[in-house]
Amino acid sequence: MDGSNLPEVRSTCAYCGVGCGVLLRPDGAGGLTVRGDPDHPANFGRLCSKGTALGETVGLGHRLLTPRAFGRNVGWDNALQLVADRFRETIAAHGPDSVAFYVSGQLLTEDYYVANKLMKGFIGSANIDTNSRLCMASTVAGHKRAFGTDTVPGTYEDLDQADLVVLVGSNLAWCHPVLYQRVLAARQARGTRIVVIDPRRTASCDQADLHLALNPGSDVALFNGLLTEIHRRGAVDPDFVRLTSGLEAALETAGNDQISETGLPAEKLAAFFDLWINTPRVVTVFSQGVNQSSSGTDKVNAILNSHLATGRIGRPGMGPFSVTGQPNAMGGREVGGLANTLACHLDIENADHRAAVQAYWQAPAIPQSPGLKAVDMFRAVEDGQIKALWIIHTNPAATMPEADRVSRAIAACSFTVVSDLTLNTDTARLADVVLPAAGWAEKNGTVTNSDRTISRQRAVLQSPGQARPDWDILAEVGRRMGWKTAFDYASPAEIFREYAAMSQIAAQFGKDFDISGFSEIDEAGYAELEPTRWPLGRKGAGGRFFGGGHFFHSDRKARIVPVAHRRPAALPGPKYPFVMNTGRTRDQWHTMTRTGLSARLSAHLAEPFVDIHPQDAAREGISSADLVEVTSPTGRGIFRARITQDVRIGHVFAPIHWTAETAPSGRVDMLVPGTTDPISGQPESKATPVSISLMQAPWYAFAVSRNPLTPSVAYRATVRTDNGYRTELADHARIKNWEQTAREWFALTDADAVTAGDPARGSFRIALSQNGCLQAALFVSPRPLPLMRDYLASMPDIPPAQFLTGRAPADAKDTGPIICACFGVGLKTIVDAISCGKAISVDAIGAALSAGTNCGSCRPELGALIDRYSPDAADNLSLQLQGGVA
Ligand SMILES: Nc1nc2c(c(=O)[nH]1)N[C@H]1C(S)=C(S)[C@@H](COP(=O)(O)OP(=O)(O)OC[C@H]3O[C@@H](n4cnc5c(=O)[nH]c(N)nc54)[C@H](O)[C@@H]3O)O[C@H]1N2
Ligand SMILES: Nc1nc2c(c(=O)[nH]1)N[C@H]1C(S)=C(S)[C@@H](COP(=O)(O)OP(=O)(O)OC[C@H]3O[C@@H](n4cnc5c(=O)[nH]c(N)nc54)[C@H](O)[C@@H]3O)O[C@H]1N2
Ligand code: SF4
Ligand SMILES: [Mo]
Repeated sequence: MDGSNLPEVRSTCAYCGVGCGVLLRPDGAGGLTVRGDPDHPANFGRLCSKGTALGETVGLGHRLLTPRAFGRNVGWDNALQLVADRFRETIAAHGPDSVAFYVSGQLLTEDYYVANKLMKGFIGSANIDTNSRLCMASTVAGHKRAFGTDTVPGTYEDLDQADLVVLVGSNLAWCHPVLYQRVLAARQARGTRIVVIDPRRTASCDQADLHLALNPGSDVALFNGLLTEIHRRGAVDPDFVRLTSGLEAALETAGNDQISETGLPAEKLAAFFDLWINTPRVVTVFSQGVNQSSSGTDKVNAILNSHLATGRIGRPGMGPFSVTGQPNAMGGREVGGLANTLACHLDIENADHRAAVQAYWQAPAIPQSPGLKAVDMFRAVEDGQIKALWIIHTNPAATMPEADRVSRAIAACSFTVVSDLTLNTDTARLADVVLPAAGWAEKNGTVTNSDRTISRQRAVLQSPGQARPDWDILAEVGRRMGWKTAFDYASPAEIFREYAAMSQIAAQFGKDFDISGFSEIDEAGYAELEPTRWPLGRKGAGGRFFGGGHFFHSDRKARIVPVAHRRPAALPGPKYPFVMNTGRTRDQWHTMTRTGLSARLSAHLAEPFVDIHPQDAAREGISSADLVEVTSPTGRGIFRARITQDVRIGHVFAPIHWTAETAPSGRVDMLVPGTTDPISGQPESKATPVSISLMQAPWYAFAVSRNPLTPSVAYRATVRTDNGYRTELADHARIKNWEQTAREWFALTDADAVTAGDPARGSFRIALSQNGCLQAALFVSPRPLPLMRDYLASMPDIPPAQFLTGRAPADAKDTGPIICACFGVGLKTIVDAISCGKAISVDAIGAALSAGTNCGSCRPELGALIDRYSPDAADNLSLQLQGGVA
């Protein structure tokens, strides 16, 4: 069927909390075309590289099609009955707190609502926590302490209207690219200044007026310095401060902090204080550099304090702005997905709230106190307190701190259920029961983005096999556990209606979360639901909160909370002299189960890497493209070295995206300890003391293949290419017969082989073909290999002997690693254009090659290329970007 006549359907991007609107057109053959929705208030048509490539990630090759139990395919009836029976039996024998759900900020609001209702109201335990504990928990706690509610005061328009945007622990250019584009547009239109506060130089620094590379974890000291300076310079807003309490105490505590803890030079501090204090329209955007810290909640309050003291909150172009990570991180907070909250911003610790929620649900139970937070939840799994666990839409075996310990706990748990799209995840592989969930393009529901805008996600594709939406699976288990009417939902609209009506209770208690305007919404209304920012219909408020006070503590005042700087819980010492920071890369989403399906997204940074400062590298004898062992008290990993001044001396940075599926030794969370913020329970993911050392291996190899290559060796990293896979390998064990080994690894025992190299000197190359068609090739060397990797990965149709030279023939172009993922433009193509004078600005590169003209995410890298250009700089940079040798 030709899909070109199928209508476009409005939906929301599957990835980050910006919540961009997308227009999806099914191609009638299971695929999709995707473009930005020009009418969506989050993006007005823009998309980043990940959103643009959504259509490349809806393939079915990896999907789980039937429920599985104990390693066998079973029907839904058996699977659901098994889950319901085992949970019921466990609760009967050991009480409701012997079971737990670990869910996700990527669930739809309707999924989340049902999970929360089942656990808190019907099972009667609060042991439901979410990966938002690793993500937003410190912000939730900080907001509640300051405002009496977990509410983001501002809106995206504030970014358009600000004169100063301060990014604290946020790599907005890569992690919220469409918001970053909005900030750049404001810079163009009104000269908005940008300050980045981040120990590391990131792509977000590219356009920044000021980059403060502070000591890790010293944000409280910095913002206490700002508060002190605000007071000293008479910039406190006395009228607004009357709507708050605590300023005096906060000033006193702040005055005792040492600004030197930030490690920042006086002139940079002065420049920051001047800018901040003299620019009323300031938005302070913050993200994981703030939240993921053992002082995360205090960092949040330190930021909020400066905005409260100056009254710069809830007014156009002003305010603290926590940007959410996952597409429904905000919806999950609203619907009460955390172990210490109830739905609709109601509190588990408030007896009246509990009673009202229980009555509304007509529930048999309601927990009297908060449940276990993520890190403690998995410790309770480990020590056998939790005996039945259901993990939905998240991959904790890879992304929880102490990932190996968490994996062992999951494996040892008496009964584990995982709901996922695929069996091929670190977590699903450990489960007793795996349930096939319907994916993003296959299910209906709502999500709330960073500025409280609720948008519809709409199903445009059929679910494959027996896959079912998460809400449906949860509701069915609820019914089978004996609560037939409470979970008798026929559609997500019905769930949304019940939830919206519930928010009336919250309004009665004076809570801000009110979407009761939707309590009567019918199927047609739900089908057509337009993006809507709550609070609904609050006239003149512009959707902002707190511009005129009206906080949600009992006295209606905000709290300016006294907070004192604390260093990270573990500091570098003789055994672990470096601080390891972790975070995201531009084109991958978390554990790559979806973005990893796209060859062009995978071409940006194709290996787990560790960024090391040149001086540290020199001292440790590490060169670019070497493999490096990184060790912490909880584990040891292997990463490709990138030598760069983007990180400071004594610091290293590694991305979070690699798993046992793609690079078993490149999993950063093996190394991260389970230390948490005492208030929020959020782990300290960005400051792990580690040691680093050169990995000395007798051989290194690069492979291209039609099928994935997964030998068990010390180092392996595999990504997709257009024609198959590319893999980097290294090991400590010598291999005697390389040809035989290659044939076994590739499962090509009978293929035709062409070989080259000098095995005696450790160099060996083999191309394996069938029917004249190249199936696989392996390049082995005693040193990291200088090859044209991107050219080879395209598996060009050239004679095997020529292929084995590792170089493109003179007339074929090696485009180099992909810089512009939208148009697939490679590094070398761009550098060629710069070198021949065709392109001397980012816009000129766009005009010549289209690079950077769609989502704009690569524009910082294009700028860097122009700065660094020289004919052989291409190879150096390629090396740094790609970890390999060009
Ligand atoms: N491409 C891409 N985008 C994503 C995601 C993805 O996987 N890939 N995931 C989404 C999700 S769930 C989230 S939560 C967001 C996260 O978005 P961000 O928080 O922007 O991303 P991170 O890379 O985790 O961390 C941000 C920065 O914090 C810095 N940092 C580390 N320690 C400190 C410190 O002590 N103080 C300060 N001020 N900064 C510090 C790091 O160097 C890093 O650059 O991204 C979302 N968007
Ligand atoms: N060291 C370190 N660790 C970190 C972080 C860090 O910065 N540093 N960041 C933390 C943060 S902020 C976050 S948000 C987490 C993210 O970590 P995770 O949530 O664990 O990572 P994802 O890869 O997003 O996992 C989502 C899973 O859901 C599956 N899935 C996709 N669609 C569906 C669906 O519709 N239904 C169901 N049931 N499953 C589906 C995917 O295949 C995948 O296995 O990582 C955290 N871990
Ligand atoms: S910024 Fe990119 S990943 Fe985030 S919602 Fe928009 S298109 Fe999706
Ligand atoms: Mo996140």
